[in-house]
Amino acid sequence: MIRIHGTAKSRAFRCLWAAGESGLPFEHLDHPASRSPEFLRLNPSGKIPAMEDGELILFESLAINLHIARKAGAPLWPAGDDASRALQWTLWAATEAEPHVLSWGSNSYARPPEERDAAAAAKAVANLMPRLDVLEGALAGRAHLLGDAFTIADCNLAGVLYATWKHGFDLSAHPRTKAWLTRCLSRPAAEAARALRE
Ligand SMILES: N[C@@H](CCC(=O)N[C@@H](CS)C(=O)NCC(=O)O)C(=O)O
Repeated sequence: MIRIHGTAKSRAFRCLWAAGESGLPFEHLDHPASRSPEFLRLNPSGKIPAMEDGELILFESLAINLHIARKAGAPLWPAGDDASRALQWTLWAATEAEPHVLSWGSNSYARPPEERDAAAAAKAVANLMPRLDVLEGALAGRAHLLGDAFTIADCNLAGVLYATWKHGFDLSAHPRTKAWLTRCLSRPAAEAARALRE
């Protein structure tokens, strides 16, 4: 049984979404990050999410999602070269998109107003724009990142971009991206995970 640790108001959201998409049985342990010895056994960084699956313990939300998808198989885990493309988009989400999404979010809505840095928010927008251009190009003529079918590539990247879609980032220059985010985040498994945090 897959056990996902962490409140849905954290990156555990994306793991709860992937678990829902997988159709595999899973359990959600809704708690904050912790430095307790029990929790540090799961993630020595003391951060959430963490996952247990039998003897396997994993941290890093996107790695957890890749494990869940690989275990579920097709269509969530795509076949052949598309599996490598799913890894590519997952690493792209973590390295090219997430740092700027986090900076934009913390400086535009998440922190108390007096702690926000408008210049940092503007810089994050400037950094995100060329990345969104890349995504917009990748979505030309296709409903999802790898073609017609929703895969873990969509779950991982849309999970990372969720805050932009939810909190009013201007996506008007990227209509395919906006429509794709709406398509992904309106799936029943996404809505179930969103209901735990919104
Ligand atoms: N790269 C990690 C980041 C984990 C992370 O920073 N989690 C946050 C919540 S979203 C956390 O536990 N923060 C509490 C802390 O840093 O003590 C992942 O994707 O799982």
